[in-house]
Amino acid sequence: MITEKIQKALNEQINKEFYSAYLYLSMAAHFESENYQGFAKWMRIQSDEEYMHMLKFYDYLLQTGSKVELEAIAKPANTWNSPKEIFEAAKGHEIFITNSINSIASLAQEENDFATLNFLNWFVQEQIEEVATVTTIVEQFNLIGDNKGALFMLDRELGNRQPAKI
Ligand code: OFO
Repeated sequence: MITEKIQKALNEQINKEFYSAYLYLSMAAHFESENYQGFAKWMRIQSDEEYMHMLKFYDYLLQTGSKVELEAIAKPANTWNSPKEIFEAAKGHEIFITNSINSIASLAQEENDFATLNFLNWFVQEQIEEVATVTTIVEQFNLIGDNKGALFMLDRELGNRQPAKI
């Protein structure tokens, strides 16, 4: 039902979402080791959400009678210099993922694959939210500057994150 080109792009997106889960889990582990438990919890929930995103692509490929081809997942970074640097890296990664989703959507448009276009709509919306959320957090780090008390409060605030219903 879907073309080889789309199938390939969706399989590549499975790998990118898996990598996202892996990257955020690596960030969570780093935060844990530095005793930023709120940031660690936020990243762990983010990692779980990425795993769910990956499964959405997996399910869609199977539903359309396409082949799921899992590839090796690249090793994520595991060393950063500051909490702010980690959230900046997360923002950069979400922009990368947004561009990836958009390029699959434009491929689906070229191929008149309206089912895939419709499927991708959820991700187009989700990416607006993902980029906006991390952008806000990076801006909060900018406001905080070197204020350790404010950093402690932000760690606590992000630790209030609850898993999303996907
Ligand atoms: Fe799957 O949205 Fe982030 O990467």
